[in-house]
Amino acid sequence: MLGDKKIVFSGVQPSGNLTIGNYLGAIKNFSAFSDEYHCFYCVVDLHAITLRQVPAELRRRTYETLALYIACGLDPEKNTLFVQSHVPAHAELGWILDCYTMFGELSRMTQFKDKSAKNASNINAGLFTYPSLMAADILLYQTDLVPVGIDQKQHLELTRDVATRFNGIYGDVFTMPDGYIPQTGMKIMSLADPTSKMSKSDPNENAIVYILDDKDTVLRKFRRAVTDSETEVCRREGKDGINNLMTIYSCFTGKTDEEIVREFAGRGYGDFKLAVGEACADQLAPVREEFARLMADKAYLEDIMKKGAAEAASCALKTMRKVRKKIGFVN
Ligand code: ATP
Ligand code: LTN
Repeated sequence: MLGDKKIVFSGVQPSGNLTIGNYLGAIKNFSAFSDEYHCFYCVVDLHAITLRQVPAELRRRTYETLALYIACGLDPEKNTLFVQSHVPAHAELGWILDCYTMFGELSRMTQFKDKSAKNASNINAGLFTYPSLMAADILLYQTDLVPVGIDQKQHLELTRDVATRFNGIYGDVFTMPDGYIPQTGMKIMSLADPTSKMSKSDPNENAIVYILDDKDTVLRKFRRAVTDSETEVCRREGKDGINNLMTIYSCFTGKTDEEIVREFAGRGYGDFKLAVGEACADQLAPVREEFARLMADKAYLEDIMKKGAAEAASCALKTMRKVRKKIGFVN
């Protein structure tokens, strides 16, 4: 705990343009914790290099991800916003935890299996040990709560296993973190293939709605969303496309499934898709405007990065002192 507040930590990779999956599954929920918890929200650039990145793009996206955090409502005065590589303790604890994470555990990670299947020419050691670095991110800050989409559940369980193993050997070093996975929006699906996750690394642009897409683009993408050959807007097994659109609409409007079914009774999918597109575009319009304003002020973003890194480093240092001592490193 920092002061008397519990700790929240989460991270987003600057590895592509952020999607409404990232927004609804993670970032939109972050600001709800700002008053009650001390929150650390990190741009995890060390994670991003597990896949090959173009240096200039990685740099630009690091600024953009930070700007999006703020544009999505995270006040830099109330949250610690920072870039992972600015706090070397992440890499240091990541290495240490590699030595307490088993080969078999890492081999079972579905994200590793998926990403190595998609990137057969670059199955590097970092891609494999990625979850130990994620465990380090979380455990460094004695985190209580980690808001993420459901795809990260397995990594969180591994984090808890590694913390339990380490604490079992050395006494209580790390706080045991819990995940916070939203009930609605935990897994937004692709608009082109609603049986797979909407992923910012999907090469099919029509599958993804980006947070920064303009209104016309948002409306066009929803208009083209894959549905089914029926006409009834309702949630049912086998209606993956409509189920996904109902989830998205519910996240943006707060409406329940029953309310949505009533609203679109007797109307076709065309009307429904238009309404989903409008709700999405309207809610994201202020985010887009604030993002543009922030990106025009790099000096401001750099100030935030610097202040955030200093705050994070001072908290991380406390954990690192304890870890080094327990392991037996000479001071
Ligand atoms: P990729 O899809 O390229 O693997 P990613 O978007 O999953 O990348 P991150 O940028 O690190 O990877 O994800 C940031 C947060 O967004 C995580 O908490 C993750 O669970 C969440 N998230 C990502 N995609 C979705 C989605 N489709 N639905 C809900 N949450 C998501
Ligand atoms: N692994 C996550 C990103 C991530 C993260 C974290 C999330 C890295 N470190 C710490 C929460 C807490 C992903 O791929 N979506």
